[in-house]
Amino acid sequence: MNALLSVSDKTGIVDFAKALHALGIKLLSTGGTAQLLASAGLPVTEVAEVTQFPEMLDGRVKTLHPKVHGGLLARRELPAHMAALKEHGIDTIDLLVVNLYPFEATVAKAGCTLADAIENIDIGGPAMVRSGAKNWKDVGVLTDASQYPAVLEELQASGKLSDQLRFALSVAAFNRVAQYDGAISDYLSSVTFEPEKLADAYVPSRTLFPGQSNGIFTKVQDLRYGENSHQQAALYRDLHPAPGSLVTGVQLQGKELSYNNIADADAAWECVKSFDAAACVIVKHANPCGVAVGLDALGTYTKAFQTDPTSAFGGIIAFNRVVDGAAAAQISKQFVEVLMAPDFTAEALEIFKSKVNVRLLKVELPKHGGTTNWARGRNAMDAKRIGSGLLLQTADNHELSLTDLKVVTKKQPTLEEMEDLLFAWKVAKYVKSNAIVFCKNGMTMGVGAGQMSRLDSARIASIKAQHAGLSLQGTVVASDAFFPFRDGLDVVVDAGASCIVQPGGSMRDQEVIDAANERGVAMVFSGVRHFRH
Ligand code: 93A
Repeated sequence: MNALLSVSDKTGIVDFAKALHALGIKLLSTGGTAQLLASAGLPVTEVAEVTQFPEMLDGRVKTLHPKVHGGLLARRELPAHMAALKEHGIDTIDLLVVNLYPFEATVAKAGCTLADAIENIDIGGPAMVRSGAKNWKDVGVLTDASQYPAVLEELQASGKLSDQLRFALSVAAFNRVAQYDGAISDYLSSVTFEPEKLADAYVPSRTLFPGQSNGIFTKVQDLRYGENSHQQAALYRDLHPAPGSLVTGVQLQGKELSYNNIADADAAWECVKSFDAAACVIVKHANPCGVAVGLDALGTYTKAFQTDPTSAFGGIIAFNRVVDGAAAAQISKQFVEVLMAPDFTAEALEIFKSKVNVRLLKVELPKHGGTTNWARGRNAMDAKRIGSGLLLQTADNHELSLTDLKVVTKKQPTLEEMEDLLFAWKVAKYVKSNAIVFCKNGMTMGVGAGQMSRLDSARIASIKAQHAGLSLQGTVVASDAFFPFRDGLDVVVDAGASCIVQPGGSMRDQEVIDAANERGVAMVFSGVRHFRH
C-alpha cells in the first residue's frame, strides 16, 4: 500500500506516518512534509522523485502530475485502468493525507495583503483531494488530523479500510473542499478592487458583506425536524463562532435539542449575556416572558418567574451566573425545556440528574476586555431569509448608557427609576416589536410583545401583570420605538407607569411630552430604536 502525505498543518503527522510505516505502508511526500518525516528517521520518497519533475514555481506546481493523479484516479477493478498505469510506470496511491494551505487563517489576520491571500490558495492539494475522494472505493482520503485515529484503528485491525470509512472520508473531503472554496470566494468577493494599488504590499479594503457561499458555515447536526414536524432542518454554525455564542456550548444532559429549542435558547442567551449583573431570562416563543437582575441565580430566577408564571411553564431559562443547588432545587419545581448557564455546581447537576428530559447547556460567557464585537461575543451580522433572497444587516449591538438618556419632562426620574429604565430598555431590545416592557426593582412586571399595534402591546403587558397578580403602580416602562400619538403614553400611564423611556423622534414628540407633563410622569428619550422582528 502507498500513502501520499502532503500537509500544511503538520500536527500529529509524524506519529501517524510512523504508524503507517510500522504497517509496511510506503510513504510518499512533498517537500516540507518529506523533510519533517525524514528528520524523524522515516524512509520517505519525495513526490519530485516519483514525477521526475522538480517542485517548481515556488511550490505552485508540486503534485500536479499524471504520476500522482493517475495513481489516485485509477479504478483498481478495471483491467484497462491498471494496464494504463503499468504502461506509464505509475504506482497506485491508496491513502492520501492532505491538509490545505491555511487560507482561512491567513485572511483572518489583520493587514493580510491581497498577494498573501492569493499565495495561500491551494491548488494542488484540493486537486489531489478531489481525485482521491472521487475514487473513494480505492482510496482513503484524510483531510484533517482528527481522522488519523479512526483510520489507524481499521488499518491495524484488518490491514485495510472499510467501504464505510472510505465513503465517509470522501464526503468529509468534498465538504472540506467546498468550505475552502467558499472561504476563497467569500474573501475575493469582499475585496474592493482598486487596480491602481496592486503592489505586493497592497492590503485591500473589504466590504462588510462578502459573497453568498456557504463557505463561512459549517454543519453541526441534522435536527429531527424544523419549526413544525413536516419541515426538515439542520443546525449550522459560523466557521469561527464568536466566543460566548450559543453554538460554542455543550449539552450536559437531556433530550436532543429541537429547532425551536435552539432558536429560543439563542434568544434567551443573547439577552442574558447582555447583563453585567447576575441575571435570569425566561423565554417562550422567542420572547422574554420574565427577566430579572439581582445578586444570585436563585434570587433572579424567583423574580423572573413571577413576571408570568403561566408563560414560564415549559420555558427556556438562561443564567449568566453559575447555577447552584438552591437555584436548581427551585427551578426543578417547574416544567423547563432548556436550562443554560456558564456552569452548574455538582449539587445542581445532581438535582437535575433525575430530570432526564431537562436539556442542560453549558455555555461560556465571552471574556471581558475585548474590543471588537466578535471578541465580546456579539454577532457581527444578522440574516433573514425571504422568498428567494436574503436580507443581511449588521447586528443590533447598540448599548445605551446613562449619559445617552435625555429627560424631556418637567419631572425628573429618580436614580432608582433611571436604573430600572436602563434595565427595561435592555429587555425591550430582546422583545419582538412592538415591545412594551414594564419593570420595577430590576424585574420585568409586564411584557407586551409582537403586536401590530403599540397600544395592544401596552394593553397586553398590563393584562399579563394583572393575571400574575402584580401591580404596575410606580413602574417604569420601555417602548422599543416612539409613540406616534399620545394615546400610547396614556395607556401605559393608566396602567400605572410613572416613568417612560422611548426613542423619541416622532413628528408629534411635543404632543407626547405635553401629555407626560399633564399626567405628571417623567419621560426620557434614548435617541435610538430597537425594532426586532
Ligand atoms: O502550491 S500548490 O497549490 N501546488 C501543488 O502542486 C501542491 N501539492 C500539494 N500546493 C500543493 N500542495 C500543498 O502543499 C498541500 O495541500 C499541502 O498543504 C502543502 C504541503 O507542502 P509541504 O509538504 O511542502 O509542506
